[in-house]
Amino acid sequence: MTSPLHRLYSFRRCPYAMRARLGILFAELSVELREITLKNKPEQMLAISPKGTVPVLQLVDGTVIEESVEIIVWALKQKDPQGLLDEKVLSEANALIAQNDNEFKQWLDRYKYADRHPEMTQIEYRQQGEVFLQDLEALLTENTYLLGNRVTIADIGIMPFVRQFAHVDREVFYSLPYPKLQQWLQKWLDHPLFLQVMTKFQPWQEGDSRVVFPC
Ligand SMILES: N[C@@H](CCC(=O)N[C@@H](CS)C(=O)NCC(=O)O)C(=O)O
Repeated sequence: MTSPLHRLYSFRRCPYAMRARLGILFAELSVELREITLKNKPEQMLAISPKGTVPVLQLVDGTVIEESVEIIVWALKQKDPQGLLDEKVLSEANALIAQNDNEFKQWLDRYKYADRHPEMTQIEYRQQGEVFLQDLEALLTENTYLLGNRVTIADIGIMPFVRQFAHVDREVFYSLPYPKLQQWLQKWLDHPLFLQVMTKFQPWQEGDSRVVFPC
């Protein structure tokens, strides 16, 4: 008999879901993964989390965690062999993630979909986003990772968003004066756990056999 697993509703390309999956991998956990499509969310997911965003983690005891940062923290509280939840930098990490989520993400969306936001040009949106990138570059000039010489939740919480920014126009991103950030991103893109995070799964359907992540 298969033992029950915590269940993660996820969407491969969503940066919030990416960071939750990274948290699960850094915590060396296994979950049942249900890949969704945003246009056709499973009713089982909406029943436990009506706000309809991914990621959503449903624990075996029925508890539902529906914010990506909370999923990361929950996972790393189970097991944190690499010390990502380092107490010394936790409040700084949370502040940086909040800056990412509350400020940078908005400029990123406008930069990515500039045609939907004609109030400013795409270049102006990019420059607004670069204010955060400059902060990250300054941090990475001091250390290998954002908050020191070890990975913390700030790195895994922010990396998927910087990746998305870079992918709007890779040529432009790599021509910007942020060499440390570019190296940091490249290191993440090549990281074995990130490669695992980007494994492709077919969207889940009722009756499918269980998909375990990581496989
Ligand atoms: N604050 C949430 C945000 C999650 C979020 O916005 N996810 C997007 C996908 S990247 C989503 O599910 N959007 C719902 C939709 O587009 O219908 C978290 O951190 O988990």
